[in-house]
Amino acid sequence: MKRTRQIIAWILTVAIMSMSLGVIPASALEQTASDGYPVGISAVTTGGDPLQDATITCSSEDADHIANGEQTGPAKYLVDGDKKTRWAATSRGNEWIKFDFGEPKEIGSLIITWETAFASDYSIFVSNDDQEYTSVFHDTPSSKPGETPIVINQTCRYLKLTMDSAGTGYPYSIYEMEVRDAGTIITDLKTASAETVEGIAPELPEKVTATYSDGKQSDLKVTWNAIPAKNYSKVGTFEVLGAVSGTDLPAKCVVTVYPADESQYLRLAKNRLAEEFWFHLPTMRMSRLLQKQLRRLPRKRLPWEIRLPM
Ligand SMILES: [Ca+2]
Repeated sequence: MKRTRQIIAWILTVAIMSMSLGVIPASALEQTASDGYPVGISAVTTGGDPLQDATITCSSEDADHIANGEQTGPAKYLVDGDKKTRWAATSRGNEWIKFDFGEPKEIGSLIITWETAFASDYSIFVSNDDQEYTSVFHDTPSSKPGETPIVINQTCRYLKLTMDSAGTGYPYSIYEMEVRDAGTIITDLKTASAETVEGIAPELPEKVTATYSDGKQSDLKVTWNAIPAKNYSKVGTFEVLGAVSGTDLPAKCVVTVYPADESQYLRLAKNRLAEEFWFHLPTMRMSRLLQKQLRRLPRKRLPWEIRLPM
């Protein structure tokens, strides 16, 4: 009996040592495909992205093969810097990928490049002891998520992606996972605004306010798309999109077009069609006739902070 315990202890020790070295025999890889237990892979050490220096374990991985001309299967393809190679799970059920950085690392944002076989329910967890995990992200996308950075901003030794529901009829597959430093990712561009009158091309702001993943903000130069003349040929609002260097997020500017014909201001005022109108009143050049007509409107309809020019 005692000898049996010693043998079991010896087997466990060898198993734990193998796992800590990230060395798993090929036979273990084959077993994990059906039972869902982890396989271990030592990622290639390249420096830079902590994911590339991490030891990766995952609940399953398909055999190394070529599918649609792409090298597919093992988890090492998650971090090889090549968006034509991909990891593929063996099921559409509960699957996970875990990164062990060896020591706590600062993780700013995570970018996941999904293959068509995305997860329609997935989460990201972090941990420092591989026991207690904290959820930092959860999403249930109805279509394949874009490569928008997921803000993590945590110092952690372990990072885990769990997939709980498949978005397609195929097992999950991911081309690449990357980490970006906190503060280098633009997470939001504030919508700008501009005004013009009918028939006059609006002057759009040269910069928009960007928010970074660490919460800091900065005004960045924007290149706006050309505006078709028909957009500002009549009263109303329209949106112009633009590009800001360093992000795929579109910049937006909402343009309000006011009537060139002054008499229409009165119509707008009476009908309260444009709330924005009131805030522009003091700066507008108005004829005396229009001023007179506006004064005749019932007092309660004029926001009382508005003072008509004398
Ligand atoms: Ca890859």
